[in-house]
Amino acid sequence: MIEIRNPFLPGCHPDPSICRAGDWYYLVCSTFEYLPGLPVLRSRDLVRWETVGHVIDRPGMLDLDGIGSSGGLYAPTIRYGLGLFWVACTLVDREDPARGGNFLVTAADPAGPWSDPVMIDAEGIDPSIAFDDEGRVWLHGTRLARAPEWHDQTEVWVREYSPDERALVGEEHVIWRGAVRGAVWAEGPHLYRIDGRWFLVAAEGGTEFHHAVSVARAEEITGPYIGDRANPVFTHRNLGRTSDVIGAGHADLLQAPDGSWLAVMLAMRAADGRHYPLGRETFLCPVSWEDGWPVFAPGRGRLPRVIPIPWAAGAAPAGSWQPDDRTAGLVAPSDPRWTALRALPAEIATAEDGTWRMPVRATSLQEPSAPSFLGVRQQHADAEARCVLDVRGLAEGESAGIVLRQSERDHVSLVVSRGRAGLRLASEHRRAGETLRRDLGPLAEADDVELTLRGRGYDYVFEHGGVERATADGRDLDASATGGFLGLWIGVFATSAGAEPRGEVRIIRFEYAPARPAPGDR
Ligand code: 6LW
Repeated sequence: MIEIRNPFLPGCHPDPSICRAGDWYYLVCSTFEYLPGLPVLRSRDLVRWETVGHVIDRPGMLDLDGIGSSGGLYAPTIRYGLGLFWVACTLVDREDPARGGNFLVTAADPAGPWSDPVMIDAEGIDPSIAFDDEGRVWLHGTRLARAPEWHDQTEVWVREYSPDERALVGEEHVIWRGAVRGAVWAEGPHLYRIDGRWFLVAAEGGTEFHHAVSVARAEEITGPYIGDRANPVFTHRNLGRTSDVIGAGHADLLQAPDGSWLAVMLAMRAADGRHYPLGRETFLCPVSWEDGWPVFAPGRGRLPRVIPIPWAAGAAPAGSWQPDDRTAGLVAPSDPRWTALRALPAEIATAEDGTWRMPVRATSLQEPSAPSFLGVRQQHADAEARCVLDVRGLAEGESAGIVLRQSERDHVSLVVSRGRAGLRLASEHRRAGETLRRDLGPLAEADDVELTLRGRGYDYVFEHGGVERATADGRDLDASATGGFLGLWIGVFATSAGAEPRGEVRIIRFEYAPARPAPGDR
């Protein structure tokens, strides 16, 4: 029996959305300031996935330059309808409504190309899409409530979208403000037409420890919606801080080929019940129906570690893999896991003979712009990354290294710099915008330098030459400590720190692997 182990999409893959088209499921998630944005993964059995492309994968589709960490691309929704794939999403912290806010893109093939974004005249975040039986398209999302008596609450709106006019049309309807008065943030709304009724599934409680799922239903898409008396119908908050999985919420329903129901949702693996360096990851949750209402994780009340997928037997799709299959070993430049910051990898570096040639840029990891940086998500609590850098091309005053990144204000790196007297090694701990740099002495002149980062739970060790050179604590770098929405990235960077850049660094080799796939860790 094929089974899935949660999280089935480990590492920073928050706000998952899934849809089915034919024999395939397609999934997208938030990517914030990283590009390419909104990875599109597909699977036939929910167990083995492959990345088929990214929604935001062309220069100029969206402008992320200057957008601070944990801004950018929030909470996409993917749907299939009217013969097309649709993704709705929000570019946050780009105030110009012509270039930021909620947008729609479509594609005939989810591998792309996706259309240029159509900006949607709607405030707020977490846009979603529904198609009614008459083939009409309905957009919905969440925003700060407008009515004064609902001050600082949020409200879910729904309005028809005209594909011909590429705009919202008709009356807007506010359909939900949360299951419980004072419930923080009704977010991530998704509307479904199920058995002749409309169902709303929404996140509540904020995307942290108190995260929860609420449900409501109506006869018409525009309401009125009646909440499930059991709301919030699913949460891990009642498990308390002894649970090593917290923050479950932001669900999207799906139906399996055998008619059974499931949901994808985010949650965080927190060994101490609080800190989650890997970020918000994508989990699968069984769903049943009772008295016309969905029941999440029936009989358990918490996300299971393993879920049997009986209908998948024999559906071994050609060419797909478990995420793990690809996280052990070399990450070649062609690997779709590579991301850059606010620019596409191909705008930052050139793939050449299996290596990356990365010109030095004046900007550093400390500014909200597009530094010379390429990285991948940390996907395992126990992980090892190793890079071999050709530093011969570094000019005087330039540096390159390996970094464990939460944001431009919070990251730790092991750095090789070229000074007048040659190469020197240093560590840099950046915490809440303050940097502590430690000089670790001269390095013998060499063509290549090997830098290693080993993570074991919350403990990280940076090594050079097999010697520990610096350490970091994941409890200082995770979003619960720093704020924001991201899990940790491991990457390579190069900078002239503001001086006119002249050199380059070549990433001869970058490896990432789970240190040891502990039971339940992926
Ligand atoms: C996402 C929203 C949220 O858009 O976090 O806290 C945002 N809730 O649903 C980013 O993940």
